[in-house]
Amino acid sequence: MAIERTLSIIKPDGVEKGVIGKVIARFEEQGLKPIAIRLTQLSKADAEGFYAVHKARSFFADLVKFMTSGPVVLMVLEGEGAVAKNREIMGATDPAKAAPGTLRKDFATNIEKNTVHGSDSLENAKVEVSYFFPEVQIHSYQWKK
Ligand code: IDP
Ligand code: MG
Repeated sequence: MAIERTLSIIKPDGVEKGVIGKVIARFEEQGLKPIAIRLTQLSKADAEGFYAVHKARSFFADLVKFMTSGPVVLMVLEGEGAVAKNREIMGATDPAKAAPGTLRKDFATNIEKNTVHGSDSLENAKVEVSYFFPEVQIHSYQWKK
């Protein structure tokens, strides 16, 4: 499988619950390397632009409000099949439907406050990574372990 990059976000509920380290540990333990990390607070324009595909959905305004309600951690993850692997580690959107051992099963509050975002395709991953990270802020490296 090819080495891919994907965008991960630890959402405001994850930061508030104090699980930044636990989330990143799951990624590292399962073969995904953080190659860019930034803690920030999204503006309304940032969140609206990022979730533009959902702007017709009933939950859009609430989602933007939630995503701007506190700090988030933006990350680029790199690894074999990183896009699908990240989605697997995250679990289903609704934590009630998420598989045991997934981030959303273990940490999410509900279908909105679901702790993590992950790009859903390689094509979207490229768009989402470049939405937040210029190439000069991304640094690949090899593990020696
Ligand atoms: P995903 O994050 O698993 O890819 P999407 O369908 O892309 O799920 O939805 C984006 C985000 O919008 C979700 O992660 C969640 O925070 C929020 N969301 C999705 N569906 C609902 C809903 O039915 N009610 C409230 N919020 C939702
Ligand atoms: Mg999505």
